[in-house]
Amino acid sequence: MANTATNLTTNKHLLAWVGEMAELCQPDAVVWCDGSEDERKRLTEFAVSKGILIPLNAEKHPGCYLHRSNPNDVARVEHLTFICTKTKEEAGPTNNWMAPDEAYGKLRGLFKGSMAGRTMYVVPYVMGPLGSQHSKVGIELTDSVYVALNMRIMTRMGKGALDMLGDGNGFNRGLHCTGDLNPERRYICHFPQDNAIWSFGSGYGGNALLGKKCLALRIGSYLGKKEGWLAEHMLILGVESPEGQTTYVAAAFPSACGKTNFAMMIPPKRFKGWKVYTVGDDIAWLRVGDDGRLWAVNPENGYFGVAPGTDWASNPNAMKTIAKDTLFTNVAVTKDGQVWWESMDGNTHDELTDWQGKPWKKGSPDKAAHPNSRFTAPATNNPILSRNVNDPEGVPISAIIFGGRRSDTVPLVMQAFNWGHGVFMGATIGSETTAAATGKVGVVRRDPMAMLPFCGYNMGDYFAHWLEMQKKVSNPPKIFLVNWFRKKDGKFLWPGYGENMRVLKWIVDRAHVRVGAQETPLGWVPKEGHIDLSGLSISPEQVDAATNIDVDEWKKELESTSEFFQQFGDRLPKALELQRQLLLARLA
Ligand code: OXD
Ligand code: MN
Repeated sequence: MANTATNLTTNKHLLAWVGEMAELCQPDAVVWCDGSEDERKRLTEFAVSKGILIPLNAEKHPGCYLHRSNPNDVARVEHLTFICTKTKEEAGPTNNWMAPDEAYGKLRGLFKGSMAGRTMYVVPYVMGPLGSQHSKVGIELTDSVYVALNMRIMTRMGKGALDMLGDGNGFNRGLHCTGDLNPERRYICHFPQDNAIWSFGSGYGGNALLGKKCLALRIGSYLGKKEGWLAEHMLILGVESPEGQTTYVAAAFPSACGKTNFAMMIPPKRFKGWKVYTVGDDIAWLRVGDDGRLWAVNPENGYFGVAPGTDWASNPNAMKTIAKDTLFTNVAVTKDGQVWWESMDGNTHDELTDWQGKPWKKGSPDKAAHPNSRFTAPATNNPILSRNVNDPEGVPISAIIFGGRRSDTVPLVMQAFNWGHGVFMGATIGSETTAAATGKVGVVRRDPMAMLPFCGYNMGDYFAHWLEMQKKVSNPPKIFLVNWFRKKDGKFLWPGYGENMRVLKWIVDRAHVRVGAQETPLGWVPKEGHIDLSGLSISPEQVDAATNIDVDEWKKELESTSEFFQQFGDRLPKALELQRQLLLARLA
């Protein structure tokens, strides 16, 4: 068996577990990652020598590399993702469930000898600021150098994590092997009751970087329920007014609905003196502070963003963030080794190398970059990174925003009447599916709190937990629903991107109770003139259409909500069905 010795830790629980897993997987070597710069260079050189990473144009993209994944392994696989609680009921109707014994048995068979001829990397990492009592330590064992290098960007990885763990046993045990990438042998299994994750057969970020969706959301949400906090699929940003007051906002949108763009927004010229700072672009851990407010920490340390749709027009701050020390996955490259994707620069290239490494010619019906191609970039590259990202207590949240990608029904912005109504709004959001997960793109599915694929336990209990939190949060954030994606005649009604600042300002003003609103059966909406539209080249009719509430559309929406609720049976909190009926009564 491979030697698992290290001088990085004497933690006997950890050493025993690594030994046991090495015995199972039979790697040729076990390498403990310390997170140092030397190690990064060494692993990168190794990955380049094996063709796992391809150096990019060193002048245009210093420190950047390209990875091409197996074409069958380009997104999260929700149908192969399992919550392995003791009972099916605990996982609930929206998760795939497998009994823990069955899952361990099946995966043990796959992991057995799976790392022969390969190296097992021991990747210690922290989700959340180093030293914070709210952070969690995880150890990922992986045979993928690409995963180890990505984890180094996405988390606080290395010796700091082992120091934080000390002699403790409370770490997340993550085991990952790329295997032969056969989709028939691909399983992403979570064992919330053991604080463990076993992932086999995929190298894709959401399936293989175990700190992100697996620990920070699925296991995190389970721990949150147990320990009285919330792990959410939310960006966190700070909005600074010209007077210097910063208001923090958390926002949940489903995958690939522009969370990174929103979190890195540049306010339009009209908003002179207003600034936006990024705390996080994907995940928020929310706890109640001693002051009764909700405080948010971003457990991540980098951005795993969707490349297409990120460009100088939509998100200049992201373009600056990915200018160096970034790993790109499945993007296209130009002749001189620069990255490229659709939306980037009006398609000025006659020839490219596509995401699969094949020659690509202008006019080809195939996309040059994969629609879910990604960048992995360090948060410290972000020019508008909040100075509070490493604050162990996080930042106080004044507003929570829920949103989805909806071409109809949902107006530009609404505010919930109270916490319970806000939880109803969040629990019933729907969104058109995107390329971030395998499956059909563009169909509306209910995606409560944008957590449908990420909730590690019964979603009925999750709704109850959200409602319960009200008792603890004496000074709760205000809750809002937004939709940037409404369409008429196939065209978006609202310009989106930086112009979303106009809506965000109303939200911030409402959070501080310094602007009025109009009551509708569905919630509070801005009164005419309250959203600053000056300098915006859209017609008043377009604004009307974007903000319109159509009673018939909403009656249909509430019917579909009812169908969605029914699957939870007794586990659906009565308060939520009551909210639905109240809404129906108000619409009548
Ligand atoms: C992501 C996702 O990668 O939500 O953040 O799929
Ligand atoms: Mn996400």
